[in-house]
Order: sequence, then C-alpha cells, then structure tokens
Amino acid sequence: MKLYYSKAACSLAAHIVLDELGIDYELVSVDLRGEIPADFLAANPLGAVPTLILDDGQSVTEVSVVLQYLADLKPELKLAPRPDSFERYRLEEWLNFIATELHKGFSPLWKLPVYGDEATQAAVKNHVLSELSDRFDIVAQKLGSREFLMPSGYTIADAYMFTILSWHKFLKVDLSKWPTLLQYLERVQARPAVLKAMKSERLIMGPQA
Ligand SMILES: N[C@@H](CCC(=O)N[C@@H](CS)C(=O)NCC(=O)O)C(=O)O
Repeated sequence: MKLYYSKAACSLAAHIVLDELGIDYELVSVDLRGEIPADFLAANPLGAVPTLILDDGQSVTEVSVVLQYLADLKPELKLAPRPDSFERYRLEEWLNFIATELHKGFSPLWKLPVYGDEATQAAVKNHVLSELSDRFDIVAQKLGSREFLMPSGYTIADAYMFTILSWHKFLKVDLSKWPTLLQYLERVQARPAVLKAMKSERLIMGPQA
C-alpha cells in the first residue's frame, strides 16, 4: 500500500492510522506547491493528499474514506465501529463534522495572501476565527470529560481531529480558551503511533519529543 502525503497536511491522519495498524506501507511525499507527479494526479485528479494506492492499483481518496478503509482492514483494533452498527453513524458524524466544519474551516488561513491586501487578510482571518471558535466550543462541549471523541475510546476520528486541531500551532490560532482541546491534543499525541507518524514527518524530533 502506498500513501501520498504532504508534511503536516490532513494526510497526517492517514499516516497515523497506518502506524496504528502496524502494517507495511510506502510513503511518497508530495510538494503541494511544487510540481505534482503525474501518477499522483492520475490517481486523484484533485491533486490532494491523502491519496492511498492499494496493492491492486486502485486508489482511495478523501480523508474520511481513506481512514474508514484503513480502520476496516483490522476491525479487531476497534479504530471504527462495525459498518453495520448504529455507532458507525456516530463516527461518520464526527468525520463529516471535522471535514466540513474544521478542516475546510481552517483552509482559508493557509492561503491568506490570495485574499489581497493586509486589511482584507485580517478581515478574512477574523471571520474564519469567529466561525472556528463556535466549532471549538461544540467540540469541547461534546468531549466534556471524555478521553476521546467516541465514548468507546480512540478511533480514526481522533486521528483526524488531532491532525486538524494541531494546525493551530502553524496558523497561530490561540486555543488557550479551550483547555479541554489542548489536553485532548496532548492525550492523542501521547499515542505511540501518533508520535511515530509525527517523527516520520519531522514534526517533532528525538525520542521524548
Ligand atoms: N476533499 C479532500 C480534501 C483534502 C485536502 O484538502 N488536502 C489538502 C491538504 S490538507 C491538499 O492536498 N490540497 C491541495 C493543494 O493545496 O493544492 C479530502 O477530504 O481528502
């Protein structure tokens, strides 16, 4: 299996889940600002990571689908509830919320210069932050005193939530108003598979980092 990824991008979620599975895989780094490899574009015309290439040559795209595909390879790890259970819909609610409300909510902050002069960029940033702030409230409230998003324990939704919320460090989004979220990020980051994927992408260094 081969994963096209880009450092610190949403593909980190798939990278983490591959490490949770403990299976062999190949990583191919894509420079999203550089030349896009033709084989990658053929597999995903959107030119977006993550793109997973299976051993039979088929591709799987879209974060939420890639994560579910991976989780279903090893159901015994309970990274997702069984597909025929009601709980699976609860997981999908989280995946969809993260994808559409948080992931794409953060996206304008990665490309602020396209919005024009500094005043316009500041206005866009303010608007994005106020929308994200409402969503952070919802996540913090739903998490409450729970360790992970699903009452059953750690799932692929946590790998995705962790990846997207961690962007606060790169994009200078202050999360201090949401200690629940900061503690949650620390808890997820302590997982060996999360540390392994982060070290592999050089997001943290050293054995204790
Ligand atoms: N709908 C896609 C979106 C994935 C996406 O936005 N990926 C970003 C990185 S986080 C990307 O590759 N963007 C391409 C670009 O910036 O050119 C999915 O859910 O997988």
